[in-house]
Amino acid sequence: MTHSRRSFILKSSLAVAGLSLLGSRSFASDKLLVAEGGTFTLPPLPYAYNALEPYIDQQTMEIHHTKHHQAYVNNLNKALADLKVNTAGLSAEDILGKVSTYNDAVRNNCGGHYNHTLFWSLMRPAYDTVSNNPTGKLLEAVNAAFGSFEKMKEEFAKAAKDRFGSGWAWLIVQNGKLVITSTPNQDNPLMDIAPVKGNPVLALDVWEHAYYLKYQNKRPDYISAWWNVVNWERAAELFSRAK
Ligand code: MN3
Repeated sequence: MTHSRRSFILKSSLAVAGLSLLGSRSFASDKLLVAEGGTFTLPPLPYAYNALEPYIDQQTMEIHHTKHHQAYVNNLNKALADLKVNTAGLSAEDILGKVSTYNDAVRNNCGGHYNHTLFWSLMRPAYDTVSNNPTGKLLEAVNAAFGSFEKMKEEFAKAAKDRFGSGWAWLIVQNGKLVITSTPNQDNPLMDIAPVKGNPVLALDVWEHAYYLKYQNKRPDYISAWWNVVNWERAAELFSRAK
């Protein structure tokens, strides 16, 4: 066995262990995020802060997870407490589906918590020994909707690049079909107020805090680097339950 092969297997097992840890904590049910004991908490990253190097740098990951994401969690708990919402058993999905009945603090911070949790799970360390492409039924659906994987990447990258200011690019399932969209701020396609609704399969954070330390103003470079760390197994899992 070559060194790189062995190292790949080791890294794969670590990634799988990390994902199943996250799975048991947060992804066990169809509800991604439930307020356990009435409080939302920051899930651990399913890999090390430097695991996405060189495509996403360690410092960005550390600040993004421990400062930005943590702030969304804290501010969501505070916003729900201020509104005296009964949070027992409440999930982020419950909130997002009727977010129009809450205030902007809940909208922004519940969106922020949900989007980032999804985003972390949709990435994994880059293995230079393996090409990183969707497979199986997800690939078939990509080909049916966009003509090819390359065309889908182009359209997704355009949505991510053209999102003015801060926001997210999405690949979603809408009425059984794959669709690309983008949202401003921390909005997402699960929100009742979203103009384009559906269940997320891919999510890309295009806020400057997601890439500025390494890529500065070059958002397109960050977007093309991101494909190297997309977790297609996770995307396929989301796709299979999004019918
Ligand atoms: Mn972010």
